[in-house]
Parts: sequence; C-alpha cells; structure tokens
Amino acid sequence: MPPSLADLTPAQARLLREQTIELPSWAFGNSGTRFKVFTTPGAPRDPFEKIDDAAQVHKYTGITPRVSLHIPWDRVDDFARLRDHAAERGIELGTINSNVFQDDDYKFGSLTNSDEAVRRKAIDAHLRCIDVMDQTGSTTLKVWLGDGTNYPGQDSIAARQDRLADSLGRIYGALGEDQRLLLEYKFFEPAFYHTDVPDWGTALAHVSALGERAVVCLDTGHHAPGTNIEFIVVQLLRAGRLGAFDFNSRFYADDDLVVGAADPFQLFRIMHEIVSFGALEATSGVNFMLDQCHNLEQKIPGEILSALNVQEATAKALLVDRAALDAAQRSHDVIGANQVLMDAYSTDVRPLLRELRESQGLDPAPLAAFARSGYLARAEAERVGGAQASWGA
Ligand code: PSV
Ligand code: MN
Repeated sequence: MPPSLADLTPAQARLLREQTIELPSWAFGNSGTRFKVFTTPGAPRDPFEKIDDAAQVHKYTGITPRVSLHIPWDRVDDFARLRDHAAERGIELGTINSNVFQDDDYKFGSLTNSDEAVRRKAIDAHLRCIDVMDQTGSTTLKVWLGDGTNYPGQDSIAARQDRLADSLGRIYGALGEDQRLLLEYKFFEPAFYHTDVPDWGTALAHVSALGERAVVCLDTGHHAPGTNIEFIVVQLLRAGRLGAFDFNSRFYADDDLVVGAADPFQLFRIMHEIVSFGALEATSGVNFMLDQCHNLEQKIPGEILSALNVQEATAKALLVDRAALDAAQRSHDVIGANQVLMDAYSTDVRPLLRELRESQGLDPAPLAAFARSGYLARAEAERVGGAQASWGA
C-alpha cells in the first residue's frame, strides 16, 4: 500500500505544504535551438501575459508563487504595475536575471571584456537590474555570463578572471543590504574553449571573495555528463553558499527539458541531500527555481509537470527512513544503506500528493484540471496581433 498523508510526520507534511518553486518567465515564451525557434499559438506577447500564464501553474499546483524575470527580455515601462498585476494573480516577482549575452558589444565578453567601455556597459546593465529589483521588491540578482573564448591563446585567462572579480565587486557593492548576488556557472556554451565561470569551484571562489550576500546558483544542465551533482550540492551547502537551483533536465548538454524527465533518480538524489541537510526549510536561503524551455510541448503544462516532478522527488526524499539509513551507514551495511534509499525512491507518492492537494482545496490532478479549464484555447483566440515573446525578445 502506498503511504497516505496521515503516514507523514507533522514535520514532513509541513515541509511539503511549505515547499515553493520559482518559475522562469522565459519558459512561457517561444524558444528553440540555434536551428529553429518554433511558435506556439497563444504564447504570451509581453511580461504581463507571461505572468498570467505563470499564475495558471500556481493555480493548479499551489507551489509556484514566484516568477523570475530576465532583463531586458522582461523590461516594462512600469515595474510597479507589473508587480501589482502579479500580486492580483497571487504571484510575486522573484529573481532578476541579467542578460549580457545577446548584444554585439559582448561578442568578446561582458564583465570580463578587455575593452573598458564594454565592461563598463555590462556593469551598468547590472546596475539597471538592481534598479528593477528596487521597484519589484526582488531580493536576488542572478548573474550568468556567456563569457569565454573559443581558441587557446585568444585572451589571457588570468586577466579575464581579474576583470571578472573587479566587475562583480562593483555590482555587489551596489546591492542593498537585503539584496544578494547569485552567480551561476556553466561548463561550456556559448564559449567552446574556456568559459570564465565554468564550474562550482570558480563560482565559489568569486562569491567568497565578494562577501556574505553572494551565493552560487546550480543549474542542473550545466555539468559534464556523469557529474555527481548531489556531491556539488553538499559542497555548496557546507560552504553556506548554495543560493538556488535552476532545475531542468538533459540528455546531452544544456537541453533545458522538463526537470525529472531525463533522470528522475538524479533529482531524487539531489533532494535527498537537500532534505538531509535541512535545506528544504523556507529559511535555508536555497531558492528552488526552474530554468527550462518548452520548444515542442505546451508551455504551461510543461511547467506544471516540472513543478509536480520536483514535488514528487521531494516527497520521496522526505520518506527516506533516516534512522535506518544512519544505522546501516554506521555498521557499514553497504547494501542495506542503498536499499533504504531505493525503498524511498521506489515508493509511489502520487496518492499522497493527490491527498495533499485536496486538503489544500486544489484539484488532485493538476494537468487534467488545467486541460479541462480551456485556458489554452482562450489564449489562442484572444492573443491575436502583436509579437509573441520569444527567447531573446
Ligand atoms: C544559461 O544557459 C542559463 O541557464 C542562464 O540561467 C540564463 O539566464 C538562462 O539559461 C537563459 O535561458
Ligand atoms: Mn540557468
């Protein structure tokens, strides 16, 4: 018999009820590969409509009350109006993502560029993001750079690190007391020889030099195949510097597919380390975000499924029999310890989560309920004219 809600301890049930996941605004716009950006009928045309779509995900899952914005993709004239629009739909504006990777000026780098005018421009772009944060009430500035080189010798790796440290220092210095800097790493793409922030070690070195309010963002798609991501999670937690996840899944590189689709076991292993460390608590400072693109599938159902997959992995991680695991580990019972984890992973938590949703006044089956609502057909009919939001616009 699969466990029911009543089988959870009050602490486990509370953690599930309190869990939140932040949605990326760009997941609702059109996206694609370098070969083609496909259009989806009814896709939002501006940040207001992206928020409307994100609110649908929250309406049916009950666990996605925040949306990350990407600047300038989500630039609007009046951010207070966007904030109010979101609040009316039960949504908060979350992390502000800077974008210094889509301007010709940044061809040879942004915060690392040897051209001081370009580097200044990239720093200023971040200062404008901080202005946006002041208007939206967002507390986190997320920095991901496409900076790097394609050929050995193209630029000095060391000089680029110096310029990066200086640029980040200027940006960090402009943050308010209640604002933090989140530095995201990625091992390759768009740069193919070296990347200026390629891994968690480099990111950790930079944020440690900045100060206490600088933390690292771990995007699950940003590692070489086979990397033990949960090990990195533990390292960053131990250092007190795991600021957020960008969840997505991948078969090859940075595929940005629905989290849990490619490797649900990896997602479970990550959530097991999170739960073991006590980092699921809302006060832990770890923001569980999605960073995905829905190129082929419908975008709102894609985000609903992603949130549900994270919730499912979390429920399984909470079910790990920690006393039994501890006993097996202490007695070096290798198989026994592994079985404790696998028992939790193999547990069907779907009935329990359906009960949880019902207890919160939600439909137990979010994807089916959203499909019945007719929202997509209405969006298709109503969103005519104007340009659809797209990756890069
Ligand atoms: C880079 O690949 C990245 O993961 C960063 O988080 C960007 O901001 C995001 O994707 C944009 O799609
Ligand atoms: Mn990311």
